[in-house]
Amino acid sequence: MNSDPDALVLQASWAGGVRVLTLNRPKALNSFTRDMLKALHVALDDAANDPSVRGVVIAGAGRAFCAGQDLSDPGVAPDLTPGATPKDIGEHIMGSYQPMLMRLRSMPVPTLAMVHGVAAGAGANVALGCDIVVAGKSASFLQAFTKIALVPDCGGSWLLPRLVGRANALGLAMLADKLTAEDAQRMGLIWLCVEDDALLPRVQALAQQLAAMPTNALVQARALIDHGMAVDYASAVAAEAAAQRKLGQAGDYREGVRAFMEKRTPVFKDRAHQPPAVGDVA
Ligand code: T3D
Repeated sequence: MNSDPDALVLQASWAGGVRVLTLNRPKALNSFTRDMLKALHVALDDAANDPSVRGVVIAGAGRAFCAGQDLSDPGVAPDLTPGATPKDIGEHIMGSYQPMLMRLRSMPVPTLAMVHGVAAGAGANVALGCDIVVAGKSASFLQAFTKIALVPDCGGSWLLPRLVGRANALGLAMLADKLTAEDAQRMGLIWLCVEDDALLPRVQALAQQLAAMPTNALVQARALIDHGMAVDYASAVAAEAAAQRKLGQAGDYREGVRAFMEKRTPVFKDRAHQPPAVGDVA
């Protein structure tokens, strides 16, 4: 575990196999630099490759979750001198954000975002890219991109309409207003908004609940729901059948049914090491 206070991503463990990754540049509201994106990617990889990890929580240090791209990162921020050659932001996104985002969306364990303070730009969409998002009442979500004449990235154009529908997605993306955590929950953008002082214990309890559940089934549910948004009904039913076929041959299914019959709490153990494709839970 990484307890170096200067680390860009702090790592800690909670009981039950939960890995906590804390974005750690509080003076700049944990805004993303290239190095921090790399550190987050490496930390996610470590968690994915550690068989004892059964859930991942992403959090922010200090007073915010994350303010998105660090707009002063010299490698990325625009050179404001007249006539300067513009930097290639697309290259930065594909080189630094995209690999981390693909890792996040294909984690072999459930992911949670614990949001306090503001989650803006890329910070908002990294949070929304987690399976379950829980926010404190004073948290807010901000699609800050159009304020600096950019468009939602980090999967925002994909996530937002799926989470809240086209009308709300366009309202959030175009107006770039701060959305309170309560409104975010009402809109269906996040799973849960809780009192600020309940945020940590609630996330801890949820993460530990998920970590004790059948990991492969949880991750396969994510894959199926994402897949189901893009295919017709018959294809979704067929993909579910393929997933059930494999899950039905696994030890966790037998344990779940046996525990039900014996009226006891199941002890689930299966956990894939590779990100499963739809219907692939080996
Ligand atoms: O490469 C690319 O550009 C492409 C990728 C794009 C992805 C993106 O994420 S684009 C969107 C980038 N993010 C933003 O535009 C948000 C900018 N920040 C804000 O709008 C506000 O800071 C917040 C609404 C997030 C919070 O406001 P507030 O009033 O609570 O705090 P503050 O005073 O504005 O910020 C506190 C400090 O953090 C301040 O530094 P200082 O003055 O104390 O030394 C501020 O400059 C710094 N900070 C906040 N956000 C960023 C930042 N520094 C660098 N980059 C930031 N994004």
